[in-house]
Amino acid sequence: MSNGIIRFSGLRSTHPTKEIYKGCDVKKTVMAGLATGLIFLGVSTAANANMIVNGSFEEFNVATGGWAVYQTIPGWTTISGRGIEVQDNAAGAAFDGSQLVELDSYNNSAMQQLVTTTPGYSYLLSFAYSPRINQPAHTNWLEVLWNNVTIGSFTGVGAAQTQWSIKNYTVVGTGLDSLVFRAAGTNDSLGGYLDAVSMNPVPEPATMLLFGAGIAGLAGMARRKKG
Ligand SMILES: [Ca+2]
Ligand SMILES: [Ca+2]
Repeated sequence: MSNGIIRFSGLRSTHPTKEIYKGCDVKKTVMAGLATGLIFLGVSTAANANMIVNGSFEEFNVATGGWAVYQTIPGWTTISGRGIEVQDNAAGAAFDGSQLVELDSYNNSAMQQLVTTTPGYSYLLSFAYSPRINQPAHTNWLEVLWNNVTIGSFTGVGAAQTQWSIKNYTVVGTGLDSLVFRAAGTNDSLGGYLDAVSMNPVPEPATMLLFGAGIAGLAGMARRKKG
């Protein structure tokens, strides 16, 4: 219900709709409001597109059952160690798609992606982690860093299959930000897995306040029309 009201409000600001209000053609108004709402939904969906390039590591393509180590892959660059290992069902299944990244490639390595943000805005950073199958916890450590500060560190005992868990962090943008993942366990070419990295804006409290004001304003308008 509240969504319909927001759409209604948006319609009024972008179209000369006084005629509609005067005529009190409720059906026409609701239909127009719904149409506008669909446009708004489209915009909203676009705004929620993942800000991370190649967050699922499906590029470059690695043959099924194989693995390869790269200095760079689309979106990501090696900043320490010997490179980024991309696997396609080589030792366990991916969380999303068919490929995953392991950062203890030939040795403990770190990779970085620079993300363009709005200064002061909050973002939800999310990704999937799994211990490497059949490996002990001491070798599976993975760390995540935001602007060179470690914000997460985790490991686990590898089972016969990958065991993915989703990690969520709220980060604040400064304009151009450094997102780094690095292997941090025993340096032995076997380490934790990473997949499905995504980042999206967190709705601002100010935006929610505006929505609330719009709803209150429309409620007042409806009362006036009745009277
Ligand atoms: Ca993937
Ligand atoms: Ca390791």
